[in-house]
Amino acid sequence: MPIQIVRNDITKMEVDAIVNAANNTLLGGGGVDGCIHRAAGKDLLEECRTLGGCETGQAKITKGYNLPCKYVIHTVGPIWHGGNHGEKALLESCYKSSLALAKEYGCETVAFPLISAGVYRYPKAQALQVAVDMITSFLLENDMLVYIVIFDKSSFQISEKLFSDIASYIDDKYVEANFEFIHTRTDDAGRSVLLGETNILPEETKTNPPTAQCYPTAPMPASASLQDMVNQIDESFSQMLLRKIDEKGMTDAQCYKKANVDRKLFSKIRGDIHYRPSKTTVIAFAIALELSLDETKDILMKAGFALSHSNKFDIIIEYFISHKNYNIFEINEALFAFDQSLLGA
Ligand code: AR6
Repeated sequence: MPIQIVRNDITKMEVDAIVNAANNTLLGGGGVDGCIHRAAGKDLLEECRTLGGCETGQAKITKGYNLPCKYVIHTVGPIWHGGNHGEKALLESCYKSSLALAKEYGCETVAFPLISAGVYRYPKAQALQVAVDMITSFLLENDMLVYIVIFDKSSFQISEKLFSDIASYIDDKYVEANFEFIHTRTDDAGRSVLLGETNILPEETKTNPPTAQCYPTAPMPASASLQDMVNQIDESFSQMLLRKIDEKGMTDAQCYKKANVDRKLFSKIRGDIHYRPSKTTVIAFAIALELSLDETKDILMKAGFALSHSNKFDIIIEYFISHKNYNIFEINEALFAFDQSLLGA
């Protein structure tokens, strides 16, 4: 996945380069700058002294010293003065200059903190939007794996309205799913038992909800041999994906980039009609192709998966698809807000 949002301490990231949210002197400070200098050791400061500072919106590169990365790219974000003082353009320029340096030094993996979103007071949601937009447009032309590293959960917040809409959607769907389950539960003697409370369901059942089964589309006559049945094998996930890409008039690259799926992974899927992708990969393609809910269920089934109402992750995906919101980053923000794993993470 070329862009990933992860929650971590950036000094722990094992990547080619991490980006530092520095100040014009490049001589260290608080926040992420302080963490990076502490973890890298005093040689980093020695090298920084030779650089002659850095303009706001520009970037300079040093070695990583004791950090697990090869390089540190130091960029200086704008201080937020209300938004009418060119802050956005300067912040965009931080990402552009840092990515250009990373490319010049042959970096394949880079990790950014949310530049300006701490001491410099740039509103976190807007800072995140600039980061996502700039990295996404860079990745349309370049191959690199870029992480946005979020330190505190509040940096990654969806609006209260969206949060409460999704929360009530989850509540509704959970109720539906659990009622269905209550009705179908049987006791040891095979009798139907009406259960009053969902929390008496076995733990294992809650964590591994039943998923839909896959059947061939047309029923087979009872006399059909195993060979007949195997010969009737349905269109595979890979075949369906390639067909949908054509039907939507997209190129392969448009599709896998929009899905935030790595080119190498896409080549594997293209080259092997029986390729078994992960569930999040299938969903990422469904979002990129803007498939309807039924089509999404269909393509998931091709890969042996289903959307379950006993699973928050699935309900959030269903919420976005049924609201025709196919913005993968907004979906990830919502997944993050509900403590679910992210698409592509
Ligand atoms: N890993 C990842 N993110 C972090 C970490 C960490 N270890 N520590 C903080 N953050 P800030 P700025 C997040 O203040 O706003 C310094 O003094 C933090 O939660 O570090 O660009 C410099 O010398 C926030 O979301 O940078 C400058 O004077 C984001 O990193 C000034 O601060 C950026 O917060 C730069 O301010």
